[in-house]
Amino acid sequence: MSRLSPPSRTTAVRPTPGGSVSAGPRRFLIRGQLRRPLTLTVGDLRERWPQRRAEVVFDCATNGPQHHTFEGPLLRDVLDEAGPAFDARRRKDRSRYLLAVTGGDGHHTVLSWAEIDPDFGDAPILLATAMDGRRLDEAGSQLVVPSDRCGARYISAITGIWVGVCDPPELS
Ligand SMILES: Nc1nc2c(c(=O)[nH]1)N[C@H]1C(S)=C(S)[C@@H](COP(=O)(O)O)O[C@H]1N2
Ligand SMILES: [Mo]
Repeated sequence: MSRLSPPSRTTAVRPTPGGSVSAGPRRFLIRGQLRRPLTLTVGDLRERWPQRRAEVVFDCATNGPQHHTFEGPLLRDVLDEAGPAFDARRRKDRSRYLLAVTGGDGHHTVLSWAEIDPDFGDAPILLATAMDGRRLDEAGSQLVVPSDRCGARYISAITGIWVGVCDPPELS
């Protein structure tokens, strides 16, 4: 910048090749059959919910066993704030809900609500804010499924989580 330039009044926003401006921290969406849909950054995940730590090992079909330490809130705590549109007192209602988690490259996977519900699987699944001590603010959050033997559901660079019920399939 030339020394004759006036001092900037706002935080610099770098233009991107597409002509739009840099969007700042990566955001991901929590959408679906919810009372309070959320749009969150990794910073929000770190500041708004208690952080857990998980030391995990998962197997990858192409790279073999992977060891990582993740930190982040419980997926269940974050989704509680989004308020799934079920009757929370009814276990059967809760047992019909699904979660679809999508990564930045389009890889996506499903979980059932029952996996994270304390009355069913009670799995301590996290939305990671850090991996091996490195913050994920730029890369995006990663799903951490400590009870999975294989790594395929450790979705990275999460862009969205959909929560809802699928109609019963037509079988005839
Ligand atoms: N977004 C995204 N997340 C992903 C994948 C992927 O292809 N895309 N692969 C999964 C698989 S198969 C594994 S084993 C783990 C770890 O993969 P990595 O060692 O390549 O990070 O990430 C998982 N998360
Ligand atoms: Mo994998």
